[in-house]
Amino acid sequence: MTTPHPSPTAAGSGSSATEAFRAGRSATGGPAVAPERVSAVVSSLLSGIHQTIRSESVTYDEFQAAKQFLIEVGEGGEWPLLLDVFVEHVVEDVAARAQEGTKGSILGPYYLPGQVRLESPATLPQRPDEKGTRLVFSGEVRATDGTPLPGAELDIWHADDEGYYSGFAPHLPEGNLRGVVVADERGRFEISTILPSPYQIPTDGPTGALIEAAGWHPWRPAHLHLLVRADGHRTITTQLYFAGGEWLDSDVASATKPELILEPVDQGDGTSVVRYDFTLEPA
Ligand code: MBD
Ligand code: FE
Repeated sequence: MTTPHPSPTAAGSGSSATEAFRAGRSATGGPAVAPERVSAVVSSLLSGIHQTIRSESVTYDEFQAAKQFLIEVGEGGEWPLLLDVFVEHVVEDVAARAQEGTKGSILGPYYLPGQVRLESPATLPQRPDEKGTRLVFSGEVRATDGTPLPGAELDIWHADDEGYYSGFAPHLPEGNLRGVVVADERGRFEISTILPSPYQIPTDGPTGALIEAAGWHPWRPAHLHLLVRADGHRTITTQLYFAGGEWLDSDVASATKPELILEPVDQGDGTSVVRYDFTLEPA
């Protein structure tokens, strides 16, 4: 008998991301920001809003609907989801101006630190009957000068074959399809897992309601999330996508880059194999 499971909802996913975000913040909330900087950024932000109201002739009804929406985003705990989907890619773009090495992409709302550490070659934690095409993902981690980086860490997490993330969907075991894989003495790694499915923004929360109201689609193409770290090097936050996958050209989170698309090769036995190397710049 298959066990029926509650389907993940906005309450279980988008809103749990608020708790995860808070848990990852220091109690002090980070360094103080100079008043001049606060004034410059907030003035610019407000003038963008003011200009939109004028150019779109925004009405009182629309203004009050916007307030209602913002209240619901907070009450539903969806600020991390909404901001990571619609805003983070530009923050990443600005950060990337000063970065070398493997292209980055956004972190998104579903990273959980402190996952199991596994020596390469490693198999990510998964259910005995984990559905999906087997994927063997291997490569090397090197510095920008070509030196291999032994012991580099690949902190990897991704959705399952139904597009759900452990920790954000009540039916999934904790730590499923998440792990910190340690590269060998030559900086090489091999990770066995499954191919993730595309991810859908929960349609029953305020972010989903906005997407629906605007007539957009709520999908991200299938992707692997990675933080790649090595001593003395800048940590890379990135995502890898799959050639030919649905939504690659219309990611709701605008986070794809041509350099980040994998081309796995089907081995004919239900397993796909792919290589990808990471390059880290000195810190
Ligand atoms: C995701 O899985 C994701 O990667 C991002 C960036 C936003 C929402 C869900
Ligand atoms: Fe994701």
